[in-house]
Amino acid sequence: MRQDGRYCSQITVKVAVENKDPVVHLDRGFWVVTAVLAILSAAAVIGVIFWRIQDIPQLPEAVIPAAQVDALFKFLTASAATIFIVVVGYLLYFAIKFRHRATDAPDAVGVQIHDNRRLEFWWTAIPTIFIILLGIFSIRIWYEVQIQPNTGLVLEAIGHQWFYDFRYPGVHGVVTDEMHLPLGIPVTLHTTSQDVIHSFWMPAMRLKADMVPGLINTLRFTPTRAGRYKIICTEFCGTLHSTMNKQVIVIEPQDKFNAWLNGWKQKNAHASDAIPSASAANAPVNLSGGVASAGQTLFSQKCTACHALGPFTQRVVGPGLRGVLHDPSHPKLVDGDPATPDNVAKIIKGGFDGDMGHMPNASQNAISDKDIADLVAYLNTLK
Ligand code: HEC
Ligand SMILES: [Cu+2]
Repeated sequence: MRQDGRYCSQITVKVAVENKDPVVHLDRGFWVVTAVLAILSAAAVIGVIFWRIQDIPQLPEAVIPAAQVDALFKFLTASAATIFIVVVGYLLYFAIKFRHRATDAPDAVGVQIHDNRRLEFWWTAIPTIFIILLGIFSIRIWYEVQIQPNTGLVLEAIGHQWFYDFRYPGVHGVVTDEMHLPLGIPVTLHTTSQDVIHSFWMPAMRLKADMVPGLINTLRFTPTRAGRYKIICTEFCGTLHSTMNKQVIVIEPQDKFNAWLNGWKQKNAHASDAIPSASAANAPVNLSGGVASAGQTLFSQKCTACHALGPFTQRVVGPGLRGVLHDPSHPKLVDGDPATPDNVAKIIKGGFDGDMGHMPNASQNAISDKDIADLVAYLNTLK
């Protein structure tokens, strides 16, 4: 501040004025701007109300409560648009209106306003009412999705690096990759993870649940529209996160769904016997009778996410496996054991955590001893 006597005396005058209630002159400009902002806000609100989110590709409202979620989303968007327009509009207007002018003293200070009871009451009351409305609106949907008792079809989705398994009532073991649901039957979907945090998002269902190891998050909904919709993992979960892009298929009629489910019941009839239980987990695998062609199919389903068929150094997540049994420059496996079929089977069965990362064990990969024999027979053909 300048030490010049003239300016000091001016400031003294201003301080004296501050102690009284400042007289606010809202001139015509203010009311014109207010009218323009009101019209813009109304246009934004009407635009949002008539916006058909369900017409966007991949975003039909495929379940109850997708329409309710869209309504909540529109309520939020319309409110946010109004607040944005009003705040930014006045900000710009006042910044221009009360800008520093050439005729103002260099250290001129604007009118200092504080303590306006009326204003403070309203800017507390309006947001409070808004938040309460938002809360009521959200909790109603949240109750439907989270709290209601389980009804209809109860199933489980389990996240893995980098795929999903689904468990259906009456089906041994797991159903892989695609989730099938009957049309019109309420679904209770319990989700969790086997390894890291994934997030299970079904955009057409407007539902999402974090898949957290050791925690079960539940979604409840009723499919109302047959078709194929996306399942997307929305939590970065490692190198192949982007491949966790699968499908949920809503089937009509009920018979067709039952036929699909029976197919898996038969296919997996012996799966629970075949997948090693904890007690048998360390027993060596009998490798006789392994079928290389079966192993090749399994390899492309269960292993290529992490292993290339190139040399050891061609790494995806784990090492390349082309020379795992026949490469003179690769005499030892990652666990230090010599590269023999039995030792390879041991790694596939028990898994291994080493410098490169985590090789899942047989139960995590959902493969049986017979599968391991087939896989080793296949790896043995690679030279
Ligand atoms: C989630 C990723 C992942 C999957 C799926 C996976 N592996 Fe692995 N695998 C690894 C990693 C990582 C290693 C190396 C571990 C280390 O040493 O750090 C490995 C190591 C191995 C090794 C030892 C290689 C050597 O040269 O010593 C074999 C054999 C193997 N895996 C076979 C398989 C087979 C067969 C499958 C399919 C059933 C499979 N893996 C599925 C990640 C995976
Ligand atoms: Cu994931």
